[in-house]
Amino acid sequence: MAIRPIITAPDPRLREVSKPVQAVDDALRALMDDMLETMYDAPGIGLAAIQIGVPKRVIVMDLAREDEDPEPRYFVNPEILAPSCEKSIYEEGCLSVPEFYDEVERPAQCRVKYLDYNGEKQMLDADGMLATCIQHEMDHLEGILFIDHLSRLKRERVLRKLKKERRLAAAE
Ligand code: GNR
Ligand code: NI
Repeated sequence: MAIRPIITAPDPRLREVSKPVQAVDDALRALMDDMLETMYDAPGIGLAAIQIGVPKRVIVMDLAREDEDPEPRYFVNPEILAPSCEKSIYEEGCLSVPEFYDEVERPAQCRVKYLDYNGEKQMLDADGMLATCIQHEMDHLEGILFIDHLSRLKRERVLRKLKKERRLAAAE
């Protein structure tokens, strides 16, 4: 297993649409292991493969609290089937948009169809933080960031700040 660098906005790779996985094999499991280790190290509660520069439709997640046993989840080729009309609002953050948090409104519940770590078909009814996190990660697979759900003013302000930080870091 290895911790891989997480790419941050405005890196154009975060705008790529990720490709479906053809087979859940040992190479893909090695990628998922690296993703989970990278996510725990960050630390974060979810990670899409494109955040480490790999444009495949793969997500890892763990919503367990620190005082609970780890509960790693793996989603390969996930599809959202039934987003609810009911909405909920959570304060979101993103490892690819460091140090910025804001409220996003999304469907409160959704059903997800996916392949698990062993390539078995699974179906999950999600609500609460799990539903929000799955939708945040699904967005990454389409090249969408949570700041795209905010006003243009807020989004541009964040991107400008990240660009400036990058320029300063490069000048060091
Ligand atoms: O660590 C993360 N926390 C988080 C909080 C609220 C809603 C979504 C998330 S996902 C984020 C990790 C990340 O960037 N995943 O893509
Ligand atoms: Ni994110």
